[in-house]
Amino acid sequence: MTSDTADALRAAYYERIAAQQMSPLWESLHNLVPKAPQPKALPAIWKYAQLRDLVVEAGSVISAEEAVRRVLILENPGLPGKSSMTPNLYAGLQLILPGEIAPSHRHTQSALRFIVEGEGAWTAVNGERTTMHPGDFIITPSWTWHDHGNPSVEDGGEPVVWLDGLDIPLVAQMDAGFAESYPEATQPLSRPEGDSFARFGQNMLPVRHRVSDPTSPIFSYPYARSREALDALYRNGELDEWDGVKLRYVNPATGGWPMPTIATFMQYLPSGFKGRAYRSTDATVYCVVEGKGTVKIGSGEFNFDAHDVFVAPAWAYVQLSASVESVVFSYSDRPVLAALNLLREERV
Ligand code: GTQ
Repeated sequence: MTSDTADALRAAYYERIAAQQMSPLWESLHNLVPKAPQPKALPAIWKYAQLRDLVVEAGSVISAEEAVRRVLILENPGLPGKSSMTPNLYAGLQLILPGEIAPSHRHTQSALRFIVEGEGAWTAVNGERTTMHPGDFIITPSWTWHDHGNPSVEDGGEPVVWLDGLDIPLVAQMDAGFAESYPEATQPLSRPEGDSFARFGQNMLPVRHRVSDPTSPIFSYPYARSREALDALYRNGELDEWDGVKLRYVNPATGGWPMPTIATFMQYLPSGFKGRAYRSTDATVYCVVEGKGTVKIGSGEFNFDAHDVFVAPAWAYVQLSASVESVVFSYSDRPVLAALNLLREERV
């Protein structure tokens, strides 16, 4: 039998099994079970200076009320049409103008807000409002009512932009998405601002507190506190050759991550820092708070400035350098990888 005949026989056979919704594993084994991760997501950067005006222009295209969430989705160029930044995570820039309200709803997707610019807007979660400041990290956990608002110009409101990070693609993959709207634009407030921070944000817990869910009981992690901690550690001589000074955000009641599907971090890179290469199986989205530098991600290299967003796919080497002192926030799907025993890291 010539190899042409054998190929023809195989092709005919593949057609016959395809008619029964079957296919030959031996043709796809290497793709299905790769030797190492083969992410479709690409390294990429969104330069805030280039997109800021477009984000603000969304304010004249549609109101927050009509849009429900007025957000420009940041889509990874390697995942076209998927509204995804990584296979598990979503990113978007949300704009809220003075006097506007983004109406209350809840969904099984977990969300984080990382405030990029503007002061004074608020998010309400679980009956409590928190005021947003640039660099604050705020959570709206799975199935909690949340609405966002911004005071009128007379009351000091200004346009506010934040980065939304959600586990939308992960939840879609699981077919576990549910959502509903609250009957009013805003949820009723049952606790004054600062209540949960007083209970849970001071290295103390209410004496009879019982952990009943995996989500953090504080939902705002103010930048002032995170920045102060990083600063103090750097002054005390802490500097990791890969990370600079890097802290992770915690659920103060468990020591675990603030939300079960998304890990969050904040790191300080001193002026002149040249980090060593690191990679891991969690895919990470970064948002620059302050500073300027360069980042190598896989075969890509990008200059970053304050407010830029960039993404490192799974298993791509990441190397951060800072030309002036810099602070970088990041989030990843690390808790999911860790829970499934799929987390691997390499520090070169
Ligand atoms: O604020 O609830 O960017 O539900 C995407 C989906 C934000 C939100 C997004 C959402 C939200």
